[in-house]
Amino acid sequence: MNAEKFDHQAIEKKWAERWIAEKTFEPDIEHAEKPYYNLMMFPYPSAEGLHVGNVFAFVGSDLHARFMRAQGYDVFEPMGFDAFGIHSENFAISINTHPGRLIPDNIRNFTHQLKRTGNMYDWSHAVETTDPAYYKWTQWIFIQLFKAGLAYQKEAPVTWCPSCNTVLAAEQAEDGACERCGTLVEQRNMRQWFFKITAYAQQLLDNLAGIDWSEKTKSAQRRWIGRSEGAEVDFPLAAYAEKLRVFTTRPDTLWGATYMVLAPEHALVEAITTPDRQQAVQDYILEAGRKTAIEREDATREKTGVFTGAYAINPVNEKQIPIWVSDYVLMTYGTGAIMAVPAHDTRDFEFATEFDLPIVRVISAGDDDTEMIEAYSGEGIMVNSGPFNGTSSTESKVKVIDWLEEKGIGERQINFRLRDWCISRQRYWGPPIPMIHCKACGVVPVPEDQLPVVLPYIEDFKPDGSGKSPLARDESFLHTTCPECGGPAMRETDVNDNFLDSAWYFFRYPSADRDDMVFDPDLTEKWLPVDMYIGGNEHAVLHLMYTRFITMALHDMGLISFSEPFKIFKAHGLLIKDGSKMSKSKGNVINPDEYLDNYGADTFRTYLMFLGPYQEGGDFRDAGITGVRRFYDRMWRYTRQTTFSDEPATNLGLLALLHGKTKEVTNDLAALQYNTAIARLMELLNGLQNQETHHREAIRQLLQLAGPFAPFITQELWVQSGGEGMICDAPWPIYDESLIVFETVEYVIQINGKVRDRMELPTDTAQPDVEAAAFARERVQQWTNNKNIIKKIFIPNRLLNIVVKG
Ligand code: ANZ
Ligand code: ZN
Repeated sequence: MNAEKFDHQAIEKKWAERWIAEKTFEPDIEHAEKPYYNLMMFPYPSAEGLHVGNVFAFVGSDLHARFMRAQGYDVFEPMGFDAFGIHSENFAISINTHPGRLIPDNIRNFTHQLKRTGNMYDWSHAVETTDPAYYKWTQWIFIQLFKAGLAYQKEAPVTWCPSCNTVLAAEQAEDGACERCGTLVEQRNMRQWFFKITAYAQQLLDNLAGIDWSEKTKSAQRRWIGRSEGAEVDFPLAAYAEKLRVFTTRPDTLWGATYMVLAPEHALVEAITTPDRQQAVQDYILEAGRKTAIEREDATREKTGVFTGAYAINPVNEKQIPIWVSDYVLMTYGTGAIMAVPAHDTRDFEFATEFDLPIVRVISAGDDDTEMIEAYSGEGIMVNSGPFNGTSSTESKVKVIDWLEEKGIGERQINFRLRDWCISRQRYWGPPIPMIHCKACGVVPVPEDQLPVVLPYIEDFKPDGSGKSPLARDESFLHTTCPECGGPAMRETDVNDNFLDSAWYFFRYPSADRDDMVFDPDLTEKWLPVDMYIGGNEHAVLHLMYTRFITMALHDMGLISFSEPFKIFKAHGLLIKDGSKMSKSKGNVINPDEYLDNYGADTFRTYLMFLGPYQEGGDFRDAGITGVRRFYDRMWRYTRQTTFSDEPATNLGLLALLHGKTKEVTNDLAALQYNTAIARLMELLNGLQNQETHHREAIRQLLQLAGPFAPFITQELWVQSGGEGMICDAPWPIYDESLIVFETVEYVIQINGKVRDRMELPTDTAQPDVEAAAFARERVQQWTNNKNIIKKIFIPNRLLNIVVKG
């Protein structure tokens, strides 16, 4: 090794081997005294390999881990692969290979790439969701949810992707398109497996107050959970004994309900429709069935509907009101029926205008004489509202509900937008749902000692759009015996949504080597909840909601003591390339390998973190990387070629510099403000190089502060400058606030633009004090005495130019 040159390849190889040999990054899982669980969202191992967006996210998380380790924590930083799922499967189909062959190759490649980034992963606890030893427990969790009444089958309108040939969860369609392949989704009625996440709606909402997550993520979750307070009210039918129940958030507008609307799928539609209206109603239902939930919820769409011929009675004023069917009412929310209040609800107003239905104002905004040209949805004074006339709608909302309850017409009701999680997929590449269908016994879970239900190898694994998984075509998989009666039975052939694999993986890492249990209870209590979770905000309502649900369910089963999985969640920013988010679908992905080859991991890590604030992201350009490399070359030369004094530093300027930069870097690292920390490190190196006496303790302190960013070079120079052991285990430098005030900068003093003097002053001295100090100097006085001061030009921490005349 040429000691005078920073040979990153040799140094990386040397230390990577040492760290593996010494198990440097494998905390003592059982006995660690100060456990700190640093988790990052594990990658899906795509064929293209790691892209720099992944590296950006992972390095930022690793910096936090290294920082916490330097604070004395036993940091656990595991890594794994989210390798099941439609994404992998679709890619396998596109290149005409089998996912069972593709994925292991991808994982190998990812592992190799990840090892080069210098992140301190504990590879002894890695997990792969496609490993039967892992998905055995995914299936086990399914069974526990089933036993707890949280997994059930039902026929329901579900989101269907006609390209992926499978159902999706509601969260997995964005703006009407499949989250996986971008195809417009359809609505289908199918029998599916669901997880009862709605049982936790209130807790999912309430707990948000107690966790340290970015506000953006929390509000996305709040919106998705969508809690609404209101009432359910019964409307008697004019011609039948049955009643029509509606959900409303505005019981104060009840007197203005002039018609009712049922969702096309509502169970009463057929029964109440009069014979002369049957044909029209049936035609309309067919038409509505072709629309997706997204289209139906689109408020800008023109309203359509049909009259059923039937009437209901508004229970508060006994008026007969017509019942219509329209697709703007959804079967999946509330009761699937509404009372329409056109005067105060925009959609109802449009509908009433379209079909010439009466509009009765019941909330006054003080302009009752003017004709309504749009709905008034605000609060006001109740009018035309019987006993409530003259009262404020805001206050009466609660009173109206009390009154309804007293009269037995209605009751308080809270509704959530959140839907149960549709978990079954008619695909191949996932863990089979561990259930058995028996004609005699019904649905029976696979006995736990028979897990895993191994995903059989099926050469033709492609989905066929029949609504059944490819597993249904494998006769030997399909047919089994019932664990309860021993009779012939059929296996469930759908596989689990890949989001279930990732909904619990962080429970597995500490216990990754336990074959006999899902997770070791003691290890789990020791390491979980996760101390810091970092990942993309695109998972705000998917993965992050599912993980919270699974954690709550495991808690309520008595398996764990906590009910929130992640104490802190921070979303990293995204890397932009040529103006758009770097992503495989945009084709602007950059492979990190050539950068790692040419510049080395230290430079590449630092460069990525220098691109912008970690939590906001940045624009990936190659331009700056050589500058970062020069910084490390300079660090190398300075450390190697300088004669250092072993005396403690006493120079106040040097101490101020050292302590000041230590403070700044420490605070920046704690706040994940990595880009500014790098700037401070560069200033520190400059400052040290400018000293007259070079102290060993000062350079070693710089190496430590730079250590999280550049683990290889700092480790090598640490040893070369006399350090013992691993630099990442040396306690983090402590700064003394009282020394920082002495940090100085050099001011240039110009008279009429010519440099006449220089002086040292504390950093950030205010302009009047700088001027006072300047005018106190002999040389300045020489040039300014008996002259008129015209103006003073001041550049903080750099320069004072005095313009004089005469
Ligand atoms: C009467 C009313 C009057 C309403 C008014 C609103 C304003 P959120 O806030 O989202 O919970 N609604 C109820 N069930 C529905 C369904 N299945 N499909 C479509 N709309 C439905 O919305 C609750 C309101 O949305 C309810 O309150 C109901 O209209 C409507 F001035 O009832 B409201
Ligand atoms: Zn049976």
